[in-house]
Amino acid sequence: MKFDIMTLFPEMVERITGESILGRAQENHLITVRCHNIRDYSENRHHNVDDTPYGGGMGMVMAAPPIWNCHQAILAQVGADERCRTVYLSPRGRRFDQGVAQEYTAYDRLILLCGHYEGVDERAIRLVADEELSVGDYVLTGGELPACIVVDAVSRLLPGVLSDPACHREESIASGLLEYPQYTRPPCFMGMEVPEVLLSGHHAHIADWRLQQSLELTRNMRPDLYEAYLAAHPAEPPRKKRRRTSSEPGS
Ligand code: 4GX
Repeated sequence: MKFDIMTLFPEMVERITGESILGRAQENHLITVRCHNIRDYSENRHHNVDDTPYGGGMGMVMAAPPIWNCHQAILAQVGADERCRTVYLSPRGRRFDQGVAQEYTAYDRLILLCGHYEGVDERAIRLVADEELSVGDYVLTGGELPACIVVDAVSRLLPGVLSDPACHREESIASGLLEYPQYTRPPCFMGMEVPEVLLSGHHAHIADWRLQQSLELTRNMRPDLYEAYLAAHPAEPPRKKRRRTSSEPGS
């Protein structure tokens, strides 16, 4: 999958997406992150990309022509067979979540437009964006961090980016539940013991304990997710207790 990032700060996006798992995914040609400096598409002789807002008011607005030119240049490189979507990162957009990340994995190309200053000329948004997307109800200084969030959340769903494909199913939000608590050595730290069941080696008990912890954590920390989970997983009939054979203790 290829990500085209339209930005005034390409180094910022390149630094973040060049590290760790996304960096390795790029080396392995599983994803491509290509930054396009909107300033390079300014036809202005001072390479200006912003201007004062019509009607007055504070700050500057990103002008439409460089954004349009930049987008046209990217589209010229998109194959006719490629599924492509352009997204403008903005607090007024549809809220990004795991479901949207999953949805975006269906595209071959994702073009992400990062705004700065007091925003982008509305005509540029109308002309280039298929959708506006928000990463949360707070105001950032620009769309670069949101774009990186989208690249990250989408990329880790692509085959081969994470080492174990099963990790998607098992964990957290993807299952509708929060992740159970994890522990590693030492077995006792600052007087706090690792739960005994995890040291037992009894895999069925461990799986039961983890599910119970996930359910409890989700109910306490994210009642909204818990309600959604219950609605999607109608109560299973209580499992029948296995009959113990006469050779086992307690029979
Ligand atoms: N989820 N920002 C967009 C520019 C801007 C300013 C004013 C419209 C009006 C954000 C978010 C976000 C900061 C990106 C402001 N656009 N993007 N930028 N939250 O806060 O996506």
